[in-house]
Amino acid sequence: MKKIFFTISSIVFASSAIANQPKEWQLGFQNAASEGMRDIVNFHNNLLLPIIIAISVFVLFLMIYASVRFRASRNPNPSKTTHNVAVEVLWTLIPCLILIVMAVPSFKILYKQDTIPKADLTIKAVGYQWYWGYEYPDENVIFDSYMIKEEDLKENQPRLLAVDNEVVVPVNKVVKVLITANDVLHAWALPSFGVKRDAVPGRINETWFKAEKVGTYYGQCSELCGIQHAFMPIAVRVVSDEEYAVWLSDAKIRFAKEPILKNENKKIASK
Ligand SMILES: [Cu+2]
Repeated sequence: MKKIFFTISSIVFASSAIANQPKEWQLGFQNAASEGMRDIVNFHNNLLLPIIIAISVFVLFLMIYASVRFRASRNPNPSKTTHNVAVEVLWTLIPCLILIVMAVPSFKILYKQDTIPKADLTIKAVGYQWYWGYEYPDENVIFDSYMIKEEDLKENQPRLLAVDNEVVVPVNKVVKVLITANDVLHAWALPSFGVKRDAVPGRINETWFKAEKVGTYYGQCSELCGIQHAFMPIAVRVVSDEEYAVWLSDAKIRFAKEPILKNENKKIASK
């Protein structure tokens, strides 16, 4: 009973509470924090769900009707009818039309997600077995992001989702994400932003998001990548421009990438 209550309340209150991580007994999506995710949620709630429910109810009605109306006791001599052209044309055409009705808005959303607007900021996410590495290529910043173990969790840090170094991005800015992997396939996914892209070794995939609300958003690696697949979460902290500037100036010192020149000198020296 308690479970049912939680399920119902999570549906009813899902839109009012600010959720950026999975909730117990959650049904449906996490709340949208970007236009891309809002499109997806609207598409699902306002078009797909009504169609799915209507089809399910209709098929259920047909099954019950056929079982009752044509039961053996009432029809000792079954009908020998095998074909009905009109019905066959209808049950082919109507599903085609339904698919077209779903496909058109779906492609619109896909193309919109695929077109990356001029980016204010670029980050690179690299999947490793089993953690994420991040780079801010324009800022000479590089760091790794490990999950915090359960025994080390501080208050308000969600289990299996909190990381030691979060990705920090400014609010309302277009963030381009370059995604790749070092060893095996991973996938960088952040439900609140409607973002999910495969991280493929030797190849760079691109995606983007524009976070509209300040907060911390959690995602997880979404491609089975090995024994610790479940323990390489993704955490993005969306902050104001000022906070971002402060974080960045600190990160440039803490997470400074080794200067390229120095590296080259080493190489030359070793030759
Ligand atoms: Cu992975």
